[in-house]
Amino acid sequence: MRVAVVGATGMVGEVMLKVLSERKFPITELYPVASERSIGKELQFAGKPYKVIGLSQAVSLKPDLAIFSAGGETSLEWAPKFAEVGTTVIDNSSAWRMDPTKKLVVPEINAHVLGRDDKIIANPNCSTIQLVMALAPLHDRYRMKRVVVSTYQSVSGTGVKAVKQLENEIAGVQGEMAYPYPINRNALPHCDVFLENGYTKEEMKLANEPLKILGDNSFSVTATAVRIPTAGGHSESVNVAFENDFTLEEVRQLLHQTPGIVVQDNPETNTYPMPIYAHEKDEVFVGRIRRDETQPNTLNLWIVADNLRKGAATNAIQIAEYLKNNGLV
Ligand code: A2P
Ligand code: 11C
Repeated sequence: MRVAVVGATGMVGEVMLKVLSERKFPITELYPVASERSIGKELQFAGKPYKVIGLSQAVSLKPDLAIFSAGGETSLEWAPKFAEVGTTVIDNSSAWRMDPTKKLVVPEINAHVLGRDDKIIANPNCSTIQLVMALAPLHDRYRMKRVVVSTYQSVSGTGVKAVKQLENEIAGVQGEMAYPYPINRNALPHCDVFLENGYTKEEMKLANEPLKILGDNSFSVTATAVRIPTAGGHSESVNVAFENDFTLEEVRQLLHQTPGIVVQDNPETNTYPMPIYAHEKDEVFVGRIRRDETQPNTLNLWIVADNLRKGAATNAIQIAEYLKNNGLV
């Protein structure tokens, strides 16, 4: 397959290249794409050097696949241009996710919705992916009514500038700020921009995307998204009310049997998911599985995943693999 990676010099783009190589995605030609300022820059892929090209050149090469992680504006403008020349786009930005004509896919959950005509496919938000990965098998069994999620999100979700801000603050060096406040020794209840309803855009992604992925409007999600000074890996505290009752043993068993989920849950040995252990892993880690003793049929969970891998690059590449393996591209 001839594959373009748009945003190849970015935080997620770099991981995409790594994951494509690790999973031995069948690439005959790779086109790393970035902004004008990076054209000509050399990148390594699978031990070989490649030169970064611009978007116009990449469209003219008509790749089979273009995997985008270069921000919403670039996707809005350029994904349709690739689609027009027959390229299938997998887009990691928020640009197309809630567009009713586009599919929003977590392969373990709803890859079956994909067809030959899907030329622009949306990859969900990182904090959504880990949430729905854990909730989907529980929803199937017990039917969710309401989810309350609070996130503890790593600076890597914001991009290179935010990682640098944290590093500078730790080193005591003045530098450019990605956030309106210091992030080291702090917690900012502010991920992405504020909207008119007082929620942030990140919180609304968490409220809306799970319903589309699970293809079900019969439950609701409300969210508070918080940025914390972790270098990689998002964590989530989740309270979920079901229509039907469960046993904790059955919940653990269901999660344990779900591909892509690892249960880490043993208070006796201080075993629970943490971002430092989720780093560079593709699985979603679930622990602190408890009954909410104040409400009927209600569960508390703690969910952690590497936001750059399953939360972004790995999920996008799993979509590419599904398309390839099912003759859809
Ligand atoms: P560049 O490195 O040339 O700026 P991050 O999210 O880590 O900041 O990375 C964003 C990625 O998107 C980078 O690869 C960046 O390229 C790329 N990018 C940003 N703006 C554009 C644009 N207008 N056209 C193409 N690529 C872009
Ligand atoms: C964060 N979830 O950690 C974001 C990063 O909509 O794809 C990815 C933004 C998006 O801030």
